[in-house]
Amino acid sequence: MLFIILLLLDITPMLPVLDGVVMELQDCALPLLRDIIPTDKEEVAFKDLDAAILVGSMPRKDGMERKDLLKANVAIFKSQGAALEKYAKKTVKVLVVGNPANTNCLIAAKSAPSIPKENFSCLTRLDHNRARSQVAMRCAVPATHVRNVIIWGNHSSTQYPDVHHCLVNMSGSELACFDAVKDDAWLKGDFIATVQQRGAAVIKARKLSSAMSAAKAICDHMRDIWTGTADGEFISMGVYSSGNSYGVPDDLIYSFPVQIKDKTWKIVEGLAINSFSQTKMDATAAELIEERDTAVAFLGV
Ligand SMILES: NC(=O)c1ccc[n+]([C@@H]2O[C@H](COP(=O)([O-])OP(=O)(O)OC[C@H]3O[C@@H](n4cnc5c(N)ncnc54)[C@H](O)[C@@H]3O)[C@@H](O)[C@H]2O)c1
Ligand SMILES: *[C@@H]1O[C@H](CO)[C@@H](O)[C@H](O)[C@H]1NC(C)=O
Ligand SMILES: *[C@@H]1O[C@H](CO)[C@@H](O)[C@H](O)[C@H]1NC(C)=O
Ligand SMILES: CC(=O)N[C@H]1CO[C@H](CO)[C@@H](O)[C@@H]1O
Repeated sequence: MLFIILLLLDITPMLPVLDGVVMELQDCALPLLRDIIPTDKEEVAFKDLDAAILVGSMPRKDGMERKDLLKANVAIFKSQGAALEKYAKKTVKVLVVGNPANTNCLIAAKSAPSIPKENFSCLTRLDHNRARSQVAMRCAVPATHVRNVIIWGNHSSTQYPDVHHCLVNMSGSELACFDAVKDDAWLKGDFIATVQQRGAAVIKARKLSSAMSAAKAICDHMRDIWTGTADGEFISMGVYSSGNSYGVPDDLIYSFPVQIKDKTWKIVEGLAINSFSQTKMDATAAELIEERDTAVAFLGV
């Protein structure tokens, strides 16, 4: 029987706020939720975990240098990685959401050497869902009729939302996305820019970052790890690159198309990549390499 006990970690000054979150969760009358434990102690929050969702990171404050922000996040994810190493089950599945999600995920994985790197992933499912939905709206079909969009790379404006392998079910049969949309200029231009900049657009409109859509994407991501992906369908997640797929260098957390079975993901290999795609995939990798090297230098200090 699958059920959920939530351990909620926040910093001490936020504990009264966390009590409000606990009340809201109770009020959802969720069928699988058995218990909720709010805490400000890592040894409580990370004890015997099966799944960890790392959301808390340092937000950018006015006037803060990018380097200082990265340094603060390295400290947080080093500490949480070490806590996973010390207290969690070795089979724990770790999903990093807090930005910069890819690099934070890499730092957490490096700080938990006895947990397999494959058990760490970062969230690009929100970008994946955004891409899927943009195509669906354009074709006037439900989002469930669009499959196999891909998000490559960093969860940032250099990510590459790729529809070259995407299929759209329109009027009873599945078409290649380019044939369904019939507007290559849009797919190679505004579509990509809209998905890349969607996070900023939501913040501009709401004055707050994506909350509901991010929560939905987190649920999609964890559910797929637990129950697997549907036959013939792939999803996007940031996973550890061992240097063997699509020319992406090793030792990066990079978003790839994956399929999941028996709680194990595999990168979908052998997809044809044209030069338009390859250039964009390389650019987002270059960004991640630079960020990794700066972050890893902070790990030692
Ligand atoms: N990858 C994605 O698709 C995606 C989507 C949405 C948000 N995000 C990122 O997720 C993060 C959280 O977003 P949010 O809107 O929920 O922010 P938020 O500020 O509402 O929540 C963050 C929480 O983390 C807590 N926190 C800070 N440092 C902590 C620490 N060391 N230990 C434990 N808790 C700590 C804060 O007190 C706060 O309650 C941000 O970095 C955001 O950019 C990523
Ligand atoms: C990678 O993406 C994250 C999340 O948006 C962002 O904070 C970070 O700056 C990006 N990395 C680089 C080197 O631009
Ligand atoms: C496409 O959608 C129709 C319903 O509109 C459904 O009957 C059919 O099975 C779908 N085809 C595929 C390949 O998913
Ligand atoms: C998602 C994933 O790759 N999970 C792996 C985590 O590590 C265990 C071994 O400890 C593997 O069995 C899982 O497949």
